[in-house]
Amino acid sequence: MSRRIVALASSTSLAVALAASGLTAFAQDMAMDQARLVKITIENLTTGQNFSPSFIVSHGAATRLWALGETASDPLVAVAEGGNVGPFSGEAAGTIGSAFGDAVIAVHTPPGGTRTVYVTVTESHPLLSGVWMLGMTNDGFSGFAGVDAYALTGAVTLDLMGYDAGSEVNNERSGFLGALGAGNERDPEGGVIAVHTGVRGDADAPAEWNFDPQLVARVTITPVAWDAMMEPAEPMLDPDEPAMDADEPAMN
Ligand SMILES: [Ca+2]
Repeated sequence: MSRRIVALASSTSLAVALAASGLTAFAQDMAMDQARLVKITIENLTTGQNFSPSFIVSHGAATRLWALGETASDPLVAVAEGGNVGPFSGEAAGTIGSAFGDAVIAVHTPPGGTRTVYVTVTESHPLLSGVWMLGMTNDGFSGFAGVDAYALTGAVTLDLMGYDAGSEVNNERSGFLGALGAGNERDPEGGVIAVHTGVRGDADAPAEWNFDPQLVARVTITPVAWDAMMEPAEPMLDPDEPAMDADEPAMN
């Protein structure tokens, strides 16, 4: 995108128009802070946990999405308890160009499935963070934080654990665990972000929802050329498989 802006500014008439609108300075700033494109592929390694939509953002060193041992922010609680990336999305809409550099959302990733998105990083917003809910938990999530993607010269693979946001007790009970289809009430926990211990299966949640908390997702981050987004996406569903049952309870 930045290369295109700089190229357009070399046209005399466009340069005049851009100068009049103040965009020449913007183009110069972009030339000094060249954006790079990275491809992010999320793979769900679990057999019984749907991943909610994923929120992925580039940002500077002064911004932190989440960290082990810290209290989860309200937007992170919304993801971890309800698979709701709306608050993060709203925050991104107001802070792209300041706290955030770029932000994207991927749709749900089913067990065994993958999702691929593209995001830009710059010298001033070189770090990538991402989060998504482990959909069949009280407040479980996975993700990554502060990965320097601007410096990447090749693909990097992240093996990610499951985390507990510390905001809701893992009671695994109907009425509290939304994926059971009978409500998503809160049972406040007042804790901090920690490694998740998995689904016990001794309440209403089935043991089949258990997962290895040490390895729930694999994320591959690859620096790519600007035309990489023109490549056809990988098939998301087997055309011979029936579509997901619309009557299934919401995953949150
Ligand atoms: Ca919890």
